[in-house]
Amino acid sequence: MKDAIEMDLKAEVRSILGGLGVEASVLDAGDMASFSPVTGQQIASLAQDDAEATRTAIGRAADAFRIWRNVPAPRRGELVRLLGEELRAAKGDLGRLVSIEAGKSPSEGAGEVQEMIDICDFAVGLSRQLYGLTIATERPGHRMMETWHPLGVVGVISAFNFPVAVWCWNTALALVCGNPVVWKPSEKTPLTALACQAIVKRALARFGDAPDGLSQVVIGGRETGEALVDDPRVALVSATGSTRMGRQVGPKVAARFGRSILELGGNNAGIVCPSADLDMALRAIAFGAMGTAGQRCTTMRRLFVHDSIYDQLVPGLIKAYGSVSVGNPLTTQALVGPLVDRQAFEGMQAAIEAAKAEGGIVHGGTQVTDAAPEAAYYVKPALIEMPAQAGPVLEETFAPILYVMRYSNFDDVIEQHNAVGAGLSSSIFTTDLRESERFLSAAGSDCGIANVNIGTSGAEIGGAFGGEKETGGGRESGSDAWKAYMRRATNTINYSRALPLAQGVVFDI
Ligand code: UN1
Repeated sequence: MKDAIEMDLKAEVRSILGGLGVEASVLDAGDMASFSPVTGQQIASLAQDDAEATRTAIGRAADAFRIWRNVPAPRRGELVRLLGEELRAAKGDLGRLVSIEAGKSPSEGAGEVQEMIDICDFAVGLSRQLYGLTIATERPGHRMMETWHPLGVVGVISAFNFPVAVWCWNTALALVCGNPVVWKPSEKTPLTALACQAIVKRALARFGDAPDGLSQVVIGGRETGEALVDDPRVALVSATGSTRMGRQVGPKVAARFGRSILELGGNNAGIVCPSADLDMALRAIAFGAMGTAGQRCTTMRRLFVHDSIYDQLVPGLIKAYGSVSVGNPLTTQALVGPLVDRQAFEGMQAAIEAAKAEGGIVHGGTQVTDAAPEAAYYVKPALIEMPAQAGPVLEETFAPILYVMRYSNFDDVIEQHNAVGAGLSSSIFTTDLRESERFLSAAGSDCGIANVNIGTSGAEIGGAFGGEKETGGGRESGSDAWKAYMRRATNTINYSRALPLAQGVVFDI
């Protein structure tokens, strides 16, 4: 029975990728093993791009840049429009591959592809809206304006948990902004990257005259990533992953005066106030904390509940934790799929032990072994009632653990909310205008995302996505995040016959 699942997955991966035009031989070409967290078994073994191969890819991208930057932006948008069309056509296959490789439920796998389609639509519109300002000048007969130009090669480093959407946020914007992309996907999810590359190829073939090397994938681990980070030809490194990874990437890119967009860890919290709609809060918290098996950077990890409603809300939450379905996302309707690997499982168990040592009362968190293959890691999500925000509560553990704490004073809970290293996402549940506005104000949540009466996860692409402090400060996706992918030039034009100097300076010769 177990063997049958494994054989099927291997065969299915080959069939999906083959259908998209990926050569079967690529899947057994090297020694980088790729696993499905659904069964824990190996599904492919890819060849790696070493530093030299990565540099060659960067060289090709740099050549492509010289051509692509001169293509009018709306025409560049046409390529992204075609990419959106190809993604629509491949949504079922790619979503399924995301489920196989990242362990997401079918709905979340499809949702991730939808996020790609959405950002393509956004970027197509953007390709006609890369606006610069016209600025009043202090000199007569002059005009001042700013123009936005393509930046150069964009290196994308992505994580396993959103294996395709984060690449697409970056690539759709980079392409309309006039930049080629070299992508290093997570070692844990290279197959979805090969699928995306095949889908881009289809769009490129229909587009016709795009330069070679506009969109490339380099497969590998640390060496590959470092080659991308260190190369001065890579103008922008957009890296998504742990704060630990960001601490290495950020300074290296800064040392060569490159640009970076860092989207790192989160330790996202919700606050439930006395006036909250508790049914709605419960559902939002359940999705935010347990969805995607707690493996979103936006997952809700801390919850502050007002003393007066704690005993109304928390028992219901504990019940929801006890009854949530955990299981194979490919063969069941389970809401919670597997953890990505053994390391994630061990990290979760260590955090639970550390929470107990701090006085935490643990509900759930145990391994679910019935019907799960030995090498796969399914767990009951953990809700841990904590006496205080201490120990593991201060850190991001990339697993479904929700630490629940009581509060009584609103000012204090805002302090507590902000008293962690990360600053990605946050939410408040209240119907009291004073509380919600305070939470969204300068003296409220210090995160890049602050929500009212919805959870911390599941952001739409139209907003800028990212966070402050140890989350890295970068913004991707919507709003004016595109500006990070372009260079700004301020232009002053003198159409008079005189040469007045700014600030009234006189220099007559
Ligand atoms: C991530 O986990 O890296 O807001 C991205 C969300 C998704 C994106 C998460 N739209 O949960």
